[in-house]
Amino acid sequence: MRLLIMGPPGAGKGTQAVHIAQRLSVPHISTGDLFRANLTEGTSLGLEAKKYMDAGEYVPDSVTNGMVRDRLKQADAAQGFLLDGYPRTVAQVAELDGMLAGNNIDKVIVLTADADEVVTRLLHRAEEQGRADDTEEVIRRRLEVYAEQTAPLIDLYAARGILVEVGGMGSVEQVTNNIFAELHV
Ligand code: B4P
Repeated sequence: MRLLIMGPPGAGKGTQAVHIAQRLSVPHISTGDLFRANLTEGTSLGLEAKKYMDAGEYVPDSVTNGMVRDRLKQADAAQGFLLDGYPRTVAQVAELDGMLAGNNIDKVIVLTADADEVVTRLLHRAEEQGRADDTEEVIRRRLEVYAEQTAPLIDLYAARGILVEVGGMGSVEQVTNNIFAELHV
């Protein structure tokens, strides 16, 4: 299966993606995790991405698209994958379509959650993990960027008939169950 998971920051994408990928035996490919891994390794890509991530802005397509293209060429992604956090813009959708060359996405999972709840979750994560982009000011900016640049993808994928919208407000386990009930797998 070729799946995407989307949703505002803090809706639970990364959290749910781990469970979905494990159950379906597909690789979990998170652009946020790839950027953070590059940063930990001190690569030039990681250092470039950090400038944008710390401000709550999207990393430029010139950096992001090539990174995803390289990852999808790896053998483990040949039979399926769960992409988490990509595409995030209409231009990235077109790039991804090109990369897939007709092996289209089967389903796009969109997690929904209230703004107040996501801010609470991310501030809690800040206490536990100290991520530089989990300050209240940056979280609010990330929510704005999501509304401006990523929310339009919901209509785009709905028009393709592959959108699955799932409420992200219960416990992690409840949300996982809701996702599988909607995916019918
Ligand atoms: P991401 O790593 O994708 O960050 P995120 O939006 O915060 O989501 P994440 O998946 O980590 O968190 P989740 O909601 O699961 O991106 C980071 C940055 O990278 C972006 O801002 C951007 O700069 C850059 N970037 C990434 N992809 C890009 C692209 N394609 N183009 C350009 N730039 C890109 O979890 C949040 C918290 O909620 C966790 O602490 C979790 O424990 C908690 N939680 C989850 N579910 C819960 C539940 N049901 N109940 C209570 N808490 C819950």
